[in-house]
Amino acid sequence: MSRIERAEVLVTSPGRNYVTLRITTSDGVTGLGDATLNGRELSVASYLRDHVVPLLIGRDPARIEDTWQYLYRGAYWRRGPVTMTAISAVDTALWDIKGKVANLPVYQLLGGRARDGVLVYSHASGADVPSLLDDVARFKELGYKAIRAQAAVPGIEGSYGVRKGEVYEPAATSLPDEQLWSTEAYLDFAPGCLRAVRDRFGFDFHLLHDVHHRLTPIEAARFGKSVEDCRLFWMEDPTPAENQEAFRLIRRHTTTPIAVGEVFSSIWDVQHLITEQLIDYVRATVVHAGGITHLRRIFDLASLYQVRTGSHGAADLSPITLAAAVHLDITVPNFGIQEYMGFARETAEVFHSDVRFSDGMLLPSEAPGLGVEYDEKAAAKFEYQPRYLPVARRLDGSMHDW
Ligand code: EZ4
Ligand code: CO
Repeated sequence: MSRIERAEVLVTSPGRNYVTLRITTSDGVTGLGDATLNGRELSVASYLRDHVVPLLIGRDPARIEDTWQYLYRGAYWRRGPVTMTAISAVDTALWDIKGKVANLPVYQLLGGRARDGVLVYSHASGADVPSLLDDVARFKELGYKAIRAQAAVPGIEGSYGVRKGEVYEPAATSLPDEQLWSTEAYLDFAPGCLRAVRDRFGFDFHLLHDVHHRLTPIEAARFGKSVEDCRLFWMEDPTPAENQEAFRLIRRHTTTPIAVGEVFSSIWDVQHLITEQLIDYVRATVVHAGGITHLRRIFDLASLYQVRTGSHGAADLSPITLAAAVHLDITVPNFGIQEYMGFARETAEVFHSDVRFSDGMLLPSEAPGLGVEYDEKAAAKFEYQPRYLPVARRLDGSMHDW
């Protein structure tokens, strides 16, 4: 019987930091899992190296569910982003191995295509409304059928989601960037900004917007109500979600659809949001919510309540996560949309993936497993760089949610 012989934690920084787990079996089959947790990368690397890798050696790589349960229940300390990202990496790597052993792409193991391709949205942004409109035009020309729109709020230095270089990257400094926040300025500006996008481009594409946890429930209710005529595909993370019940208040006031969950690590973070039908899209991802095994469980629960999927897909989730997400997305009945930001050129030097963009959709690799290869020689060129995500302060200096 095949055994897990080796598990290596690989850290590289091609454009940004990525942590990867590579599992090798006694038959010489390798599997890759993403273990990147933006701004806290080395904690997951240590969790894997110091605590998980010794448990993997000698295990049967085919027993994916058993290994998931072993790592989840066996830690005693359940959930949390570090633990769940580590479990995700193992789970994803084992699905990669299972596909290679079966000689099938992972989506075939998950039941095969439930649709032709995976609808994606990308990020248009601008330092002001005219440059946002130019950026939306660019994404429309590239063939995107869904576009997220963010613009800098006048007077608010470093508003969330405004791209400076080629790829949006918030974790750009060696100490957390201190950004300003004013709810009043945002609520005065954002609805008009989204309306300007609809006025210019009409309604024949999906328009999304990320509030990035900045509003209270009643403020989010007001925002959602004020943009109803823009017919957003969703407003994302309108308020922090530690208190799932908070979303009931937003729901009571607006028909603007709600998406939440990019920071969630398990089904328990989203249980009431789903079963009480307080949201429309769940944004949990392969890398942070327990791998393909656990994310499928979340998606299945969601499907019982007509909640659709809309997985996080920022560039701090590696091409391994994107490949795994596309394999899962194409199979689930309640798929909604997949975020797709693209990657820095250097990232593609390290992670060779043949996930393909065509006509506003992503198509999975047809190669056995996930279809991603890790180029160790290229990876060695890019040394790990300590990076932090920014923090946000209100105008009076107090801390706000970033
Ligand atoms: O801020 O992935 O919808 N996308 C997002 C992202 C997150 C980053 C954090 O690491 O909100 O841009
Ligand atoms: Co977001």
